Amino acid sequence: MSDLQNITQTLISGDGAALRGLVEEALGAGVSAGEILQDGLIAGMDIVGERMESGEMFIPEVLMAAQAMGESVEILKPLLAEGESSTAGKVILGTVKGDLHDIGKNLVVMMMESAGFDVIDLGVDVDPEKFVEAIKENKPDIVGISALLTTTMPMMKKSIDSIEESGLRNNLKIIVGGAPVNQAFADEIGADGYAPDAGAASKMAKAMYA
Ligand code: B1M
Repeated sequence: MSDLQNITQTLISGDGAALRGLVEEALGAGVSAGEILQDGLIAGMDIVGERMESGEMFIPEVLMAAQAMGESVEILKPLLAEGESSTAGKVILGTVKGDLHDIGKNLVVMMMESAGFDVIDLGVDVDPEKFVEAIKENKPDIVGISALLTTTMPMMKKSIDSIEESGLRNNLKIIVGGAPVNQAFADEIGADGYAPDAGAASKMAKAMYA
């Protein structure tokens, strides 16, 4: 089995310590942090998702895999950084109300921070009013909204509507993303951009801020 396949299988098993060891080993063997993330860890999470859907894996096992992934992403974090230190602008990020998925959102935080943005992470289950309050308080250039559930996608629109109704929409760019989201939905709810992954979100933010 290749290093990356081993990482995928160990992530699925939820053994965080073994996974960290394999990630360190792969890095030592010259596998890039980007490959480990995409072809090892995210590939594993996709299989976890399929097994969750088919009832082969249950929530506690999925949580163990998610925890193991988070710990390994911490190892990769400095290596995925683009090395830009100057502040590119301020970003507020959060996963919408009713949604507890944060791995993808955390990757977006990481990529934006490493691109030089000052990122305020509101976490998960973020109420539209909390976005509004955070914008008033921090005056960001960009707001990023994540959702992983089809049932919480409407909350993206509610969040954007609340920002608009509070008179804060001008001079603010809004990027949306998450597995069920696409460009058509982003257009429909009045977002300025849709990014399919964390790298694209960071590039889009840079282009918007430039
Ligand atoms: Co949940 N879950 N989950 N889950 N979970 C999914 C999303 C699901 C597709 C699994 C499945 O059935 N196949 C399914 C959703 C189905 C749907 O709505 N169509 C699902 C379900 C149903 C649920 C529950 C309802 C299950 C239940 O309780 N019966 C429940 C809901 C809880 C809630 O939120 N209220 C639930 C719970 C959980 C756990 C808590 C156990 C755990 C989350 C732990 C955590 O996040 N800390 C969990 C997990 C781990 C998953 C899967 C397996 C993996 C998600 C993940 O982290 N992927 C997921 C299946 C899957 O996605 N394959 C699933 C890896 C991550 C890197 O990808 O988050 O897509 P992702 O992020 C990507 C892009 O989407 C993008 O960038 C990232 C890549 O670079 N992106 C952005 C994300 N946000 C962005 C924002 C941007 C731009 C890009 O700009 C701002």
